[in-house]
Amino acid sequence: MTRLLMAAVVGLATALPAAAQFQKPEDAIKYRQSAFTVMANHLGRVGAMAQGRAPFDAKVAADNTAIVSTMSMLPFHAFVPGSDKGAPNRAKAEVWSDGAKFKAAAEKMQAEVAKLDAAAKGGNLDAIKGAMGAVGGACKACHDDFRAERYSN
Ligand code: ASC
Repeated sequence: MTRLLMAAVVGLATALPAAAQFQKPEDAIKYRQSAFTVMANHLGRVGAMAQGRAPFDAKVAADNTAIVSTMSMLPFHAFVPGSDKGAPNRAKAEVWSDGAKFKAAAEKMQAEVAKLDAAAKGGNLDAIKGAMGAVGGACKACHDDFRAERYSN
């Protein structure tokens, strides 16, 4: 995806009222799960390099962290009220009952991802490893508090 197109996607995602984007709770659930899936896939490619399971290629790393950075902005608009049910999902009730904490956890992840993206643009594998650890920690912290073990609907 070109940077311009990504900017357009993010612009749309942030400009429109969240409710207007989803006709049914199921649509919001599908959207956020898809965004997390794509984000995790591209983060995994960088993680493989950080852990020595894939050869380090600075350009590939930076291309992937740019995608992760864009994707990190998208899921949170889709936790709309009423979308705790409608399709199997793992969002805990606390997503909505403790929205401020959930927002802070999302913003922490986004900030660590931005640092990872900056590190990848710098091309230094050790810096990428350090930033990757912080990103993983931010993912885990949010999962611990806001993601259920099992799917429900
Ligand atoms: C990933 C991924 C996650 C997080 C988490 C960190 O790469 O897909 O969900 O990191 O495993 O603890």
